[in-house]
Amino acid sequence: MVSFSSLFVAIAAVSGAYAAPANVTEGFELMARAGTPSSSGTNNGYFYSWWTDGAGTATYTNNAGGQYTLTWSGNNGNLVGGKGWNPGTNTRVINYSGTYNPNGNSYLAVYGWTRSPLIEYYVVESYGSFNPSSAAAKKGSVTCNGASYDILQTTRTNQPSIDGTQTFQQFWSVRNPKKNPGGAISGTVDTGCHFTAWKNVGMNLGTNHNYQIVATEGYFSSGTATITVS
Ligand SMILES: *[C@@H]1O[C@H](CO)[C@@H](O)[C@H](O)[C@H]1NC(C)=O
Ligand SMILES: CC(=O)N[C@H]1CO[C@H](CO)[C@@H](O)[C@@H]1O
Repeated sequence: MVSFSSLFVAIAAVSGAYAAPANVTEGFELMARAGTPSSSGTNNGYFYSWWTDGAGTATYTNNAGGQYTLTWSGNNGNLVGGKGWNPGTNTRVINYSGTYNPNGNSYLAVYGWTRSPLIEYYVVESYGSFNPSSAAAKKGSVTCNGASYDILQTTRTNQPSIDGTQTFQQFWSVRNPKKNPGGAISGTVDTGCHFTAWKNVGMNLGTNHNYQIVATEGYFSSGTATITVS
């Protein structure tokens, strides 16, 4: 899950050094892996997924309805959690609102998987100190819900997935500019807008959706987030 190259990204970001694209890419992708979650299931009518590598100090709490709270500290390790649906769909319009206070490397994104083919995807709404679009090949841009997003794609080779270690594509939309972290945050993600835009640049999701959540991730950082998904 976590690799030396991931650590290198974190250090490079702090020092201002420029890292080779391939390894920067690998760093953020690993940060956003799926792997085996520490727990997942259904809570108050929503699917949830929570995973931590155990290196940091982190608490994920399922609250009422579509709400969850994540707190993490110690500037160590990798963790990701969120609520949403399983399976996802091609057309869901997802609302989220709450507070997002990362300190360091983190992101807030609609996050999911498809099979046939296996694809890991993100619609990044906000992030902390590291911009994932610096780490992937830009394919285009799209305006969805009144905001501009960069469309990016990366290849993952022999990496963790919902089907174990696999080689697969990652699709990204990264809001540009990002929503400001550091307090109240809310928005709407029309997934169909992104998925259609991806298709128009040759990025075809799989036919079978797996989970589709609004995830908060921390990587060698600290922070708090309370997000309600609907
Ligand atoms: C999402 O928010 C919009 C208003 O911004 C509202 O019209 C819509 O009903 C909301 N959808 C859900 C599922 O909460
Ligand atoms: C330039 C550089 O450091 N490239 C390295 C990137 O990471 C791979 C392993 O994932 C190395 O093999 C490269 O040497």
